[in-house]
Amino acid sequence: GEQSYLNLCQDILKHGTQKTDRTNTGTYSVFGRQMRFDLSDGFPLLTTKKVPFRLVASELLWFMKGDTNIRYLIQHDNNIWNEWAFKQWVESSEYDGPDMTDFGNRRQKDHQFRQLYQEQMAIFKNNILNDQAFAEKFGDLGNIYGKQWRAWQTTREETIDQLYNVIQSIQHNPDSRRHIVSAWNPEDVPSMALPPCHTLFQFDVTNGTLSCQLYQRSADMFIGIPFNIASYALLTYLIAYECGLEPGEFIHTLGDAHIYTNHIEQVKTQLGRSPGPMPALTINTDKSSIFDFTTDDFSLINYNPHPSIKAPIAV
Ligand code: THF
Repeated sequence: GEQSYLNLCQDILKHGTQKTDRTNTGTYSVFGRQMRFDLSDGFPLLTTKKVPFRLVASELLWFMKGDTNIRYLIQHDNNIWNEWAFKQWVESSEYDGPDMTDFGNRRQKDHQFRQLYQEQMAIFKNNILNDQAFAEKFGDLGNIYGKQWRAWQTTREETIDQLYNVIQSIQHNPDSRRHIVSAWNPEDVPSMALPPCHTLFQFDVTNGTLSCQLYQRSADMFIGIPFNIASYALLTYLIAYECGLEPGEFIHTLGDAHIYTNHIEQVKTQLGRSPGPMPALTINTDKSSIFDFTTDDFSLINYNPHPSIKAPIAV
C-alpha cells in the first residue's frame, strides 16, 4: 500500500546514488524495486499529498482512445503533457518568438524569462485549441502510449489493437500467461517526444480477481509515480469491470527509481505525514463498454488527503 511508496522514497533518500540525467537536474537513484497495492483495500490514490485524480482519469482515457495529440488533454483542462509538445513548436522553423532554449530549467531560475515562457505557452495552448492544422502539426507527441496500445503498426501494413486483444484473452483464456501490452516499440522509440516510461504490463486472473503488474523503466518518484500508480489501478478496475472480475493487486516494478534533487524537501515534507485510509472508486454501470467511458463515469469517494505539495517538473 501507500507505506511501500513511502518506504521506497526513504530508501532512495538514504541509499540513492547521485546521477546526472537528460534534464540536467540531477537525481538520487536506485535500480530495481517493487511496490504492491492490494486493490481490495481501496483505490490507491496517495493520501500523504493530494493527487489530482481528475487529471489521472483524463490522461488514461486519452491513452485508451489511442489518441496521441495533447488537444484532447487541453480540452479537458489537463496540462500535464504540454511541455513535450511545446518543445516541438519552439524548436521548429515556424516559431518566431523569443528564444525558448532550455525553458524547463530557465523558467525556474529566471523570473523575467518565466514571464516570456508563460506568454508563449498561453499562445501555444490557444493555437492547439483553435487551429486544427497547428494542433495536428505540433500537438502530436508521436507514436507514444495510445498509438502502441491501440494501433501498433506491423510490417504487413496492419495494426494491432493490444488493449482490445488483452481484454479478449482475459475473457476467453483467463489462465493464459500472455496477457501483455507493450508500449515499448523499438522501431518507434526515436520518433517519440518521450520514450515510454511505463513500458509493459501484464494481467493475471486468479480466483475471479484481476491483477496487473507494470514494468516501469524510469520512475520520477515525487511527480510521476503517484499518477502512474493511480492510472494503472484505474485501468485494472476498468478491465476487471469489463470482464466481470474483481480488482486484485497492482504490482509496480521499477527500473531506475529516482528523486530529483529539486524535490528532496518536498519528499521530506511528505514523509513527515501519516497516511490515511484509501478512498473508494465508483464506476457508472450504465455503459456497456469501458471504451465509451468519459471522465464523468467514475468518481472517488472518501478521499481526504493531506494538502498538495508543489514541485517543478523536469523537462
Ligand atoms: N517527465 C518527468 N520528468 N516526470 C514524469 O513524471 C513524467 N511523466 C509524464 C511524462 N514525462 C515525465 C507526464 N506526467 C504532472 C503529473 C504527471 C505528469 C506531468 C506533470 C504534474 O505536474 N502534476 C502536479 C499537478 C499538476 C496540475 O495540477 O496541473 C502534481 O502536483 O502532481 C510521468 O509519466
